[in-house]
Amino acid sequence: MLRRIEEAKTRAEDDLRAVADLKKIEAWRIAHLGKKSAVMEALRGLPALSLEERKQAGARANEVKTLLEEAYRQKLESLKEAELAAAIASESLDVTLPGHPFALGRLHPTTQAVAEVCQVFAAMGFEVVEGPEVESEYYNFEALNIPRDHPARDMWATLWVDQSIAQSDQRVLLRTHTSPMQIRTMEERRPPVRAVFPGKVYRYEATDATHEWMFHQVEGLAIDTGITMADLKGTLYEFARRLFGADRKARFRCDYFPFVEPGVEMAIDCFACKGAGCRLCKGSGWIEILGAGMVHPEVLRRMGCDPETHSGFAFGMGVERIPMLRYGVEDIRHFYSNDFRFLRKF
Ligand code: FA5
Repeated sequence: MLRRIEEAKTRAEDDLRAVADLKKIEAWRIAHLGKKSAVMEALRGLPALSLEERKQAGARANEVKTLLEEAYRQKLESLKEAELAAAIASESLDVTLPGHPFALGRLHPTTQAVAEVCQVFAAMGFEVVEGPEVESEYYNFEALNIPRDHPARDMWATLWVDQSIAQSDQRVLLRTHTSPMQIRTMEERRPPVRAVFPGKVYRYEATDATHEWMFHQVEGLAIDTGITMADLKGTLYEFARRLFGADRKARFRCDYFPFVEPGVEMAIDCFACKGAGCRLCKGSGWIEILGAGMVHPEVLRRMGCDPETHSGFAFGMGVERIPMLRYGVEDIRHFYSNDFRFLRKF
């Protein structure tokens, strides 16, 4: 019996030396320390021995069992340590390597221009107010002195909203300009009022280098007693000086809008040809950026103001034309064609 116990010990120790991973050590434990192992069988065979043999064999079998259990524990620990070290080595992170660059987003050039225009006017004491892009016929046309069938409606090729989804008795449209905000604002405020209204506008229009079907406007309105054309020109010259610099030229010419009297347009000298005349400015040397004028007495009345005591000016500018003039963008359609090579420049 003692010989069998020693043989079992030697075999178990040899096998343990050959074990190289955690899966195999479990098989070793079952084979050499499990119920059917040689040591356990020797222990089970003890009752059949004589008293003297039983004492010796029992003591040795227990000793061997304890030795093998300790050897198993040590091997298990060293295998676990080796596995952890291997995992750490294979997953190691070199913190000195350069990181992956994160592409930073930025504001769209039009968003930047809207913000800049609003800042210039805010610094001159104008508040900034926003309004709806889906508008009623009343605010977009009628309240602005453009009744149905008035020929001036042709100035704004209109995108109408299908009446079946409009949920309104009024005819509904995508606003063709930001001027409806003049009326909406005066319904809620009393003079003196100075406000600018930025936002998107839509026109059913063939596009070209300076015309888009969706673009942005910033409308402006000042109503008080004693406001004159000189206030309008002074405000807009100051705006042009702050945005384009003192060396750029600005020009006013007469224009017609049913909601102002008199009406003007303001243009800045063309960046491409410096005023000589080119394809972009259609040979004129100037690029129109806004329409403006003194608020028409009829519109003042709609606003609840007496034209005898109150007066005011209004203007509406095309925002995309501002970065075009400042950075030499030759086609307005670049702004909304989503070409990152263009958008990243701003
Ligand atoms: C108007 O929209 C008037 N509501 C402006 C106004 C307001 C006049 C207050 C008087 C008092 P107009 O259609 O001209 O006017 O447009 C104003 C500006 O928007 C133009 O000067 C131009 O800079 C810009 N603009 C007009 N059409 C387009 C277009 N299709 N694409 C890009 N910009 C345009």
